[in-house]
Amino acid sequence: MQRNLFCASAIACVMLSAISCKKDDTTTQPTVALSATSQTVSEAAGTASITITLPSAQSTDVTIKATLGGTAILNGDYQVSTDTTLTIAAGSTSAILTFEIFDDEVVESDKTINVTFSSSNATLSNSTASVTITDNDSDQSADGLVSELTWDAGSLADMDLYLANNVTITDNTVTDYNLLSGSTNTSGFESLLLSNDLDDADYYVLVYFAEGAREVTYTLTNRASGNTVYEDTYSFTADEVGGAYFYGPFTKSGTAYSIGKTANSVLWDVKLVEPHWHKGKIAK
Ligand SMILES: [Ca+2]
Ligand SMILES: [Ca+2]
Ligand SMILES: [Ca+2]
Repeated sequence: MQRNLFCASAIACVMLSAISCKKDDTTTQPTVALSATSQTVSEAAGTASITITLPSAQSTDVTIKATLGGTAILNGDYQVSTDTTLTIAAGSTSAILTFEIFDDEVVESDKTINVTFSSSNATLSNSTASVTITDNDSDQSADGLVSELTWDAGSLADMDLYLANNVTITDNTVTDYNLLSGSTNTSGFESLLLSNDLDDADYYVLVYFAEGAREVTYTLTNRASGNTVYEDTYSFTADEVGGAYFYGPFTKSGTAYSIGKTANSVLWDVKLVEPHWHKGKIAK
């Protein structure tokens, strides 16, 4: 019946025949395969990579573009060690996309790098791959006030955390302070502990913009005994490299911590002047 319907006329039969017998004369693109479409690595793994391969070498370069997304923060949780535009050179059969995974000390949920591949001169057997980064850090907030600093995706920025005491503020100007400790990794997020063993006193946490060439929006979270004591999200502008914001005072009484300024009030926003760590002026 179907044949009769389609071939209701001689002309239709000729057309159908021509279509079905038409030879595929488009140039056949090589098919690229991915080594791992779904992998899970520890934050301590150091690197993760995805290899793209051709079944046989080609006479011309094959180019594959990798677009990054997902919950993992570029240049916060990881950075890309290779170019995101990959080339399988003529005569070769593979290229590798490699990530450097940052092993920070911040307690966080597992995060995922989602990669979408595209190519104008190859067919992809799979166009997406994911790398799940599992956290390897444990909550230290039973040991004191934990300050954790994370920031937004973008070009590499180096942020550091410092703990200070003996902060003297006169006429809205920080006139003196004493640095106690610092968390100064060159990559990845920062974590600092104000230990329960320290003397009961007033302390300040400093968020320092050590290096970068962009606006950086960061989140500072402070936890003690499993509870959030204070959290703030704020931004450094690109030209504030070398500056720090003071948060506090955090008043320590045994294992209890309270912040002297209530949430949403103006904190001691200090733009430090050269040389670093001497005196600053309240910015607002
Ligand atoms: Ca870690
Ligand atoms: Ca971590
Ligand atoms: Ca740092």
